[in-house]
Amino acid sequence: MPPSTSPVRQVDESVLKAITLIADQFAIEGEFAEGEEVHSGHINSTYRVTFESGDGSLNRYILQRINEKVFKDPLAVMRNVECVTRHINWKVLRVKKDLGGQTLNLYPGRGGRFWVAGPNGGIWRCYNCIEGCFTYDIVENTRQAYQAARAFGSFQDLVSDLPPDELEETIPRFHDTRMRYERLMEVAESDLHGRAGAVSAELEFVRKREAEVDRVLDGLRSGDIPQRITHNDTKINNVMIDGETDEAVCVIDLDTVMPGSVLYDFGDLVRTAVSPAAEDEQDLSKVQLRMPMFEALVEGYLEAGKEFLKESEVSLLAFSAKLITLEIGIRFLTDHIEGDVYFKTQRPGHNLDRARTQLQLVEEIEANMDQMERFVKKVWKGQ
Ligand code: GN1
Ligand code: MG
Repeated sequence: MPPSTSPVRQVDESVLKAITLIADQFAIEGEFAEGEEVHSGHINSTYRVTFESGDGSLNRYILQRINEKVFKDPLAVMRNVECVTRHINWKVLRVKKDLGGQTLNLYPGRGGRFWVAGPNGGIWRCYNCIEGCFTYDIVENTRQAYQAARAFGSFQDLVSDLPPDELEETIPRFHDTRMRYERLMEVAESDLHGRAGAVSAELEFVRKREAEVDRVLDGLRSGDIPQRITHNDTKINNVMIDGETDEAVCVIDLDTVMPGSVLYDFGDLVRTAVSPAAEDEQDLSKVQLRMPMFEALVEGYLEAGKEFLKESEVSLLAFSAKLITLEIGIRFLTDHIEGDVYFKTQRPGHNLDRARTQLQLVEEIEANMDQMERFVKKVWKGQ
């Protein structure tokens, strides 16, 4: 496995038994051979399972349990995912043949639906495994950055003709940065776990930037920024990259596909691709903005988006990186103060570490904002 790809973990006997039972409920050919946990993402539980067919061939699949604490209506998530995968597969096959690569497909459960209920509750679904590809937690080179940005741009392009109200808002006000800001201030005020005092510097940092949180929301409200169907979780590890060619093959994790702004998607991609440091890095001196990565992201994204993006969107691309990094920093800090109830954590203070890297990156972005804006303009004008 290449060094920065998402890790995989062996599972114990009881988990193996449970996922064998789940896997058997899907219309998968052959016999269950093995399973492992894919440790990627802070929300759902993900397993890769291998089935052996009668002729001895091995095929792999992705099994996922939807986190129903986060997604209060998991069946609405499934309706959105079904709608988007069906649309993309249809387009890739019949309309835009050049946007081929592999696509995400849901496997039906034996009852005919695209999900099954787990024996201990929960909604599970099964996807094909995108073979020969990896997800990267840290981008290694500008080709990966360019490719990932082009893939997310193409994804938005592929769904751009689906009316936004075809999809349900599975997490209301997901990228409402004003709401996220107010919520942080509320939890800091009630401070049920006595953690707010120790993060007063971080809270002050956020307060100083309050004026920024409404910028995209105001544009959406006025109609200046169009509402579109967007991915809403465009972390760099949500795109599968070919291990040999570094070509982006398929966008994954469609759970938060909802009406939104393309700015949220581009911003989150910058947040997770420009820094050489992990999202939970404790040494903040490692958090940096690698300008060549940013430039590759802009080039890849505008290449895919040149047909459908509006000037009002392009003019806020650089700013969106700051906005989303601040927003996710706010969310991690909120979860830390609230007692780590939302994001999965692996150590005490994990969410605080994550919040600090985000705020550090906000500073890095601020220091480079003029240069970033100039670069976006240059590429857009040159198209
Ligand atoms: C969560 O689970 P994952 O890693 O795909 C979160 C995103 C955050 C991200 C931060 C539904 O995404 O919004 O940006 O963590 N997803 C949800 O790493 O809240
Ligand atoms: Mg996700």
